[in-house]
Amino acid sequence: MAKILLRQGDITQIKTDAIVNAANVRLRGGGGVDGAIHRAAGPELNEACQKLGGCPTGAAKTTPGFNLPAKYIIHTPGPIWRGGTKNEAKLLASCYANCLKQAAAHGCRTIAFPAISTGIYGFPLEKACQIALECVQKSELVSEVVFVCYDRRTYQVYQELLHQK
Ligand code: AR6
Repeated sequence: MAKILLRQGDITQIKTDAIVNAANVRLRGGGGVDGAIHRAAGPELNEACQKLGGCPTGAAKTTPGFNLPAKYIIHTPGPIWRGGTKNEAKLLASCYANCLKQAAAHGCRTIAFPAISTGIYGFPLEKACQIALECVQKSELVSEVVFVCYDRRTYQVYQELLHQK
């Protein structure tokens, strides 16, 4: 079972083996956490992303971390929330599962996740955090998972869910 940690702050500063990027399917740097990661990692990240040929929703692809303290960036496009009837929950779960697989395949023991899909993509926060926790709690693929919460509300939702367990 992976150890679960909660942090408030900016994921670009986190020194885990891998950090996860809430990307888009074209892997072209956008806004939100994606924009922050691209700015902090430097222009080489965009070049590396363009060689990957995009990434389907729910899948994950890895690049080096370039100027970041993390060794790797695992890019995963989360689902856009469309009311809950378009397989959004399953797709979000597969983002977490595939990121953990990518981390293990690259020899990473520690990984940090942002709250995928809960910003620009509009996934309801409580539901998204619940899915994230369920996916990582049963995993044996890494030893430590850090949920990096940019805003206070996300931190509180995770905290409440962790205390309920
Ligand atoms: N560190 C950690 N979390 C952050 C940071 C940061 N530096 N900045 C924002 N967040 P979002 P999405 C939080 O919108 O909903 C991009 O344009 C943010 O507060 O970044 O998956 C992509 O290219 C929220 O809790 O990602 C896609 O087009 C969480 O990260 C699209 O946005 C996710 O918010 C993806 O949308």
